[in-house]
Amino acid sequence: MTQPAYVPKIVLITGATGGFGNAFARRFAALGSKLILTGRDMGKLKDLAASLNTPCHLLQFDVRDRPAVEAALASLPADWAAIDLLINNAGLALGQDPAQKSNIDDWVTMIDTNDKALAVITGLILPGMVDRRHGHIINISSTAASYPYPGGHVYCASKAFVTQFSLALRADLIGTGVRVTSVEPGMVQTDFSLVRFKGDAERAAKVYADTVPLTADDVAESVVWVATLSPHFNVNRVEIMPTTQGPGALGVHRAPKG
Ligand code: NDP
Ligand code: 8X3
Repeated sequence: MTQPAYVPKIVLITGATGGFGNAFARRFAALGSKLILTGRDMGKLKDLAASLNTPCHLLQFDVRDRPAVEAALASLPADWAAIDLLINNAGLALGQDPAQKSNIDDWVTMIDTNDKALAVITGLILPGMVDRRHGHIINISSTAASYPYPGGHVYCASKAFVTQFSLALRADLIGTGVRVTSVEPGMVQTDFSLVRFKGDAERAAKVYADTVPLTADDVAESVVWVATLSPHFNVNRVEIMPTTQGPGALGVHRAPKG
């Protein structure tokens, strides 16, 4: 294996208790990065940290709870505060019914989690990176940002925000030395669908039935690639999907005349 051009010393991962977060933690631990693992479930964070052979600092918060996020980040000891890589990964889809039949509370939860929280955490960590003239923010978006699908409505829109926010950050950060990347995966088998279908394991399993989805580790490979490039090299967007997936045709309503 060739040596990476660069390895971030301190990596903060949101949603470290989930499929992607876990895979990111394992990959960066293997590279020797120190990890700030954040999540809602301290038990899961402790189990993950115990399985990793690298120093970990654990922060428990719901990303939507701004005072809790602010307090947690402010509590970082000096030797953990200079974050080199922020991975904004915590997120979710809720439901896939048509928009007109959807639960508006689910919409609000997706926007609060996928967008508002991501912007707040970025806003809290970014000034330090700019001061240090060094850092990288990797936002986990989705193919849903570019390819809308039936029942995707707010989830697709929330991920379009993530992609566009990432690109707009790039515009502001020229000359600061801070990198930003939007990583946009398609179908990846994790608990994502179980969460989307609110614990309906049978419906979640159907999403991945008889096909070969990507794995969280495949996504981690992409994230590690962009994060370990030489600091002069910014990947703006990475769009990945399983070989078994591809864009579909636009929908057409047909009603025979007469
Ligand atoms: P998981 O459900 O396995 O993980 C989601 C993670 O986000 C969990 O750690 C979860 O924590 C955390 N999270 C959700 N809401 C909150 C919250 N309010 N506060 C703190 N943490 C929260 O799914 P994935 O690993 O697949 O998803 C990770 C990201 O990747 C998401 O942003 C998702 O939208 C995106 N994505 C997923 C794809 C897929 O097909 N799997 C494809 C493209 C993008 P908790 O366990 O406490 O709920
Ligand atoms: C998750 C992928 O296709 O379910 O972001 O929206 S998809």
